[in-house]
Amino acid sequence: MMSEKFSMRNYLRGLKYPFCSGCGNFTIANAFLRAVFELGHKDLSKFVFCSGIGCSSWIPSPYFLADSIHTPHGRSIPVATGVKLMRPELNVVVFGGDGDIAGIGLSHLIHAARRNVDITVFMVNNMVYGMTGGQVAPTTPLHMKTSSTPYTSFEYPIDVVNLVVEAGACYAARWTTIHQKELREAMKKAILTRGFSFVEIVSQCPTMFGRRAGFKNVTEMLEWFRKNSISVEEAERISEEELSGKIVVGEFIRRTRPTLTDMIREVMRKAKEETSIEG
Ligand SMILES: Cc1ncc(C[n+]2csc(CCOP(=O)(O)OP(=O)(O)O)c2C)c(N)n1
Ligand code: SF4
Ligand SMILES: [Mg+2]
Repeated sequence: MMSEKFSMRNYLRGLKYPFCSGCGNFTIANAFLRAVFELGHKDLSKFVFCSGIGCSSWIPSPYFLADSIHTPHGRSIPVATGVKLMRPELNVVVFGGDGDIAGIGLSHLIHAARRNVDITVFMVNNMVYGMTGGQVAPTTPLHMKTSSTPYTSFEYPIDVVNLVVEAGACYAARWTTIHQKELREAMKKAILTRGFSFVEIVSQCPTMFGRRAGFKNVTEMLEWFRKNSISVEEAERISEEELSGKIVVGEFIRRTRPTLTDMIREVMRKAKEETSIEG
């Protein structure tokens, strides 16, 4: 469809990303910008980005050549909700870490899905609080060594994709950084979804997680993702026991329902009708 070739430079300010070598955030930024390009956007003028605090929250700003807002830790979704209500014509996209979105900001995620706010949330699940030194997160798999669980973690991790499905999301998917094509396609679908959309990206943090968890290098981490990923369809056929430690990837939901903006407009229309009859 498009004759021009994709170049990340067209979408970036030209600043140097602060990520460690081998960090999954590079792959994710690339996948997103490619997705945007393949959707036909020559620039990011139809987008606004909101992010909180954490390594992954640096994916959009100030690096993307776009309007963006950094919020306090965990508060990107309420800010994105405000932006969407005021500028419904824009694609409002949140990038955040598992700590930011599923830890401190979890209640905002659930309520945005419940309200069906027409925003897209990309959650980078590197299984720890990367930026602050690799502490255990709500997404850390059981029995993993992290900086705050040196004798291995003892809490069950949260399945964020299933949570947003239950809460009412219109689109939800999970992929890892090795599934580059699938991830890009999911990102496109999420952006195009009318309603709340969510993609979890299981990603590698070699510096703060990989080393401590016992991986020698990035390749070993990616191999771990590859070996343990199973499709949603396959997951339905196996027992809960067999599912333990697996990364279930694919599309979990795709549905249509009125968005928060639709609902507000409808209530306002009815209220106007009623008040004009009375008046
Ligand atoms: C209110 C508040 N609490 C705690 C912190 C410290 N803090 C900064 S980033 C972060 C967690 C980052 O983890 P995550 O969101 O998973 O992002 P990552 O760095 O792993 O990409 C924490 C706890 C903070 N900045 N503000
Ligand atoms: S600490 Fe981890 S998540 Fe943060 S930039 Fe380095 S590799 Fe990436
Ligand atoms: Mg994290």
